[in-house]
Amino acid sequence: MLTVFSPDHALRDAKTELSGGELVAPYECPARVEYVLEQIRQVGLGDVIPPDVISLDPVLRVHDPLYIEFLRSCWSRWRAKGNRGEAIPSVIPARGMRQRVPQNINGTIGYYAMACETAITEGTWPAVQAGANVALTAQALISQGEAAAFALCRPPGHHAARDLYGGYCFINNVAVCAQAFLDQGAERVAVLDVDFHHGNGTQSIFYERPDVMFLSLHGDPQHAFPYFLGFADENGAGPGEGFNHNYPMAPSTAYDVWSDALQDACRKIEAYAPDVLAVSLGVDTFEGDPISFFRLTSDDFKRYGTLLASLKLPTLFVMEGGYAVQEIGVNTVNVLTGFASP
Ligand code: Q9C
Ligand code: ZN
Repeated sequence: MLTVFSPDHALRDAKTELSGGELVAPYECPARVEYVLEQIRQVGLGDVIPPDVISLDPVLRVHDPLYIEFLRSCWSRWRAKGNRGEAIPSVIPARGMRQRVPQNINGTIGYYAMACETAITEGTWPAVQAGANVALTAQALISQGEAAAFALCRPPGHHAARDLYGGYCFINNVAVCAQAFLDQGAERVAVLDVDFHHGNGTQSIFYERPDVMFLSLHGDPQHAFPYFLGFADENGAGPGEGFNHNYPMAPSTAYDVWSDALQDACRKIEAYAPDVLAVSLGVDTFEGDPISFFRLTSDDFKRYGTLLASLKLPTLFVMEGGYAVQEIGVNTVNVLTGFASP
């Protein structure tokens, strides 16, 4: 299996994350994907190739142009105001308030935030853009006939909505790829999100559409980020009714219960008969993850990789979360080898 990777991910190297009322060192750090890359080479998964240079057009099929302009200019606008720290919102347009973009950057950043832990920094935009190009280059490989490909994206994407960043995400890489498949002739795309957290951004982008089925296995939002989306009764709306499936699961869920949910999701994917499968691959379901509460073991990742291969669909894997940095390489590559050599 080919992997697409860009060293430009390292340009996103935030010093702060708002956590527990403190500014701590971010969980979503550059070392994460370097460990994955090292393990890919260790097991000989396949070649690692750089992304093509791609225009923003496919990104703008999914995201609001003014939101993308905000991501591009946020850091310089923030600095121009004399702020000394990294850029984080201090006010959000909550219930009853006007949903309108103000001119002051303190208001603009709150308007576009779905959470406040994620600081915007000097290198964030170029890293985010490189990440989208990584995803789209892997997507093109599948379009051209490869059976599978791995987009080793960083930062992750599945919490980013049409005009919202947060939860460590800015551009929704998997959503951009799903739309690109459709634009290149696919009729139906299934997006399966196995990251520990609900893929609220991906869900919201496709919620009213039947051409992308979204299925997410995740920590019950009563207890886990993003708290305000990802419940079992969210099944899509309008023409999208019946094409969204959530599997929220309780604290301490282990592979027996988790894999039952995955098998149910696989049956729904089979019935949908998509042209292609895109997997939001987060490995923060691992028992050792510092910010999550599932109990998957490293062997379990290999098991479910094999399960995914039984769908016999062209499959694009897109990197999302996973914060047990020492083990992220083994866990991620276990999914891919379980898939590639079942
Ligand atoms: N104090 C992804 O896995 N909450 N995002 C962090 C730590 C935000 C996770 C709490 C978690 C976002 C892509
Ligand atoms: Zn996650």
